[in-house]
Amino acid sequence: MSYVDEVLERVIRQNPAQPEFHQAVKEVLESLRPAIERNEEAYRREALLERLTTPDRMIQFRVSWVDDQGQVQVNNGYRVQYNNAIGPYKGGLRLHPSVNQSVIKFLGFEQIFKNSLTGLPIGGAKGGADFDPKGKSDREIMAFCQSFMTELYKYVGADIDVPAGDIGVGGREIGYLYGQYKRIRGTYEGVLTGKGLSFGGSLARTEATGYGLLYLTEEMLKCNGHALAGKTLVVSGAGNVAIYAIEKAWQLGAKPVTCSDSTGWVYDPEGIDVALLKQVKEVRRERLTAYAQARPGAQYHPGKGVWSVPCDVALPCATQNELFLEDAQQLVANGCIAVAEGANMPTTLDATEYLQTHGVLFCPGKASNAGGVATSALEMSQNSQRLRWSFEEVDSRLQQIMVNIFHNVDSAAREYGAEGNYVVGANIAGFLKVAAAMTAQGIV
Ligand code: NDP
Ligand code: 2IT
Repeated sequence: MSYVDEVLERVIRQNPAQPEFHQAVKEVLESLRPAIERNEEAYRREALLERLTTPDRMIQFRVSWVDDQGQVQVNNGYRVQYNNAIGPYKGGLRLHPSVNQSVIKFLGFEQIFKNSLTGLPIGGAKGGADFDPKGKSDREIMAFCQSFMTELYKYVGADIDVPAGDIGVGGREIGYLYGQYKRIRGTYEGVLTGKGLSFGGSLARTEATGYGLLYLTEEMLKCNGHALAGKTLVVSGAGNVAIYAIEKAWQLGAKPVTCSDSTGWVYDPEGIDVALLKQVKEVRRERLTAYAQARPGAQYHPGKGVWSVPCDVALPCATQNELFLEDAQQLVANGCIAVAEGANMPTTLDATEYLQTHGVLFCPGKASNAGGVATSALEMSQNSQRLRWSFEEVDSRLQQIMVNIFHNVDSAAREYGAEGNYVVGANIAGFLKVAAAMTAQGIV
C-alpha cells in the first residue's frame, strides 16, 4: 500500500465519526501524492504524514456562563494547536452550534497549508465553541467571551498562539476576548488579531478575506485569458467574507447579484447594494428578509439556491459543504467559468472534481481565502513593531500576497504534472515548506 493510503486509513481509524476532518485530510493527502512519491522513503521513515495529520494538541474545555434570565448555560470550547513548524499557532475562533471536534480539526488542518501559502511565519490552529450567538444580547455575548477566555488564556500568547475571528466572531467578540485576556494576564500584547482600530487592530483586516478573494480571482482569470471586469458573480453568505467580496467585486468592475444566510437567499438583478447589506448584517444584525424589504427589485427566497442563478464566477463564502455535485452541474450548465472559495471547504469533493473535469477554473479556500489570515499576520507585525500602517500600505501588501499565492500555486501544479489543478498546486506548495521545516527541526 502506498504511504499516502496507509496514512489515510490510519487517520480514519484513529478519528472515528469525524466526517469533515476525514474529508479535509483526504483532499490534502490525495493531492500530495506526486510530492510524496518523490521522497516517499524519507517521509515514511520520519513518519512525516503521521506527524502532520496528528495535532500537536487538542484542547477541550467547559464554558459556563449566565444568560439574561439568570439561567446557567454550558458550552464546549475547543482549541486545536495543529502545527507550529513555521511560526506561532494561528487561526480563527468559530462560534456556531455545529462546532465539534471534527469541524475544529478540519479547520485547523487546512489552516496549516493556508498559513504556509501566505509566505508569512504562522503555524496552523483553530478553535471555537458550540455556542450560538444568534439572538443573544451584548451582555450575554460578553459573559460567554469572558468565560471562554478564562480557560483559553492558559494556552495562547503573542508568540505562542494567536486566535482571530471566524463564523460568529467579529470585532465585538474579539474586543471582549481581548479585554478578558488583558485583565487576567496583565499584559498588553498582540494575543488576538482582528482587534478594534483603537487597541492594536490593523486597518484593512475587516475587509481582507473578501478583498483578497477578489484579488486572487482577478489574477486567476487574467492568467487564463479572462477579465474580471464585466462578469456576473454569484456569492453565498452574508457575513464578513461575503460582504467584502461583494464590495471589492464592484470596485473591480464585476457585478455580484446574490447573497445568502442560513435562512434564505437574495437575487438582486441590479446587483447587491453593499451599503444596505452592511446596514442589515453588520449594524442591525437582521435577516436577509430585511434587505429584500428595503430593495424593491430584489427577490428573496427561503432555503438554498444561489447556485441556480446564471453567472460567470461563483464565490461560496458561507460555510463548509454548501456547494454540492448538483450545484456544480448547474453552474457548468449555466456557463460558469470559475469558482473560488471564500469559505473553508465549501465545495464537496465530488463537486470539486466535476468542476475541474468540466473546465471550470477552481481555486480552493486555503489559497483564495488566505488574505484574512495573511492580514492577521500583518497585524501581528505591526503590534510587534508598535507601529501602525496606513490602509493603503496594508491593502497593497495584501494584493501582492494574493497575486504571489496564485503564482506559487500555479507553478507547483505545473511542476508536479497537474497544470491548472489549483487544488494540487495549493496543497503541494503549502506542504513543502512545512515539511522542510519539520524535517529540519528533528523528531518533535
Ligand atoms: P460570518 O459569521 O461573518 O458569516 C457567515 C455567513 O455564512 C452568514 O451569512 C451565515 O448566515 C452563513 N452561514 C454560516 N453557517 C451557515 C450554515 N451552516 N448554513 C448556511 N449559512 C451559514 O462568518 P465569515 O464570513 O467570517 O466566515 C464565512 C466563511 O469564511 C467560513 O467558512 C469561514 O471559516 C471562512 N473564512 C473566514 C475568514 C475571516 O477572516 N472571517 C478567513 C478565511 C475564511 P447566518 O448569519 O444566518 O448564520
Ligand atoms: O479561516 C481563516 O483563515 C480565518 N478565520 C482567519 C484566521 C486568522 O487568524 O485571521
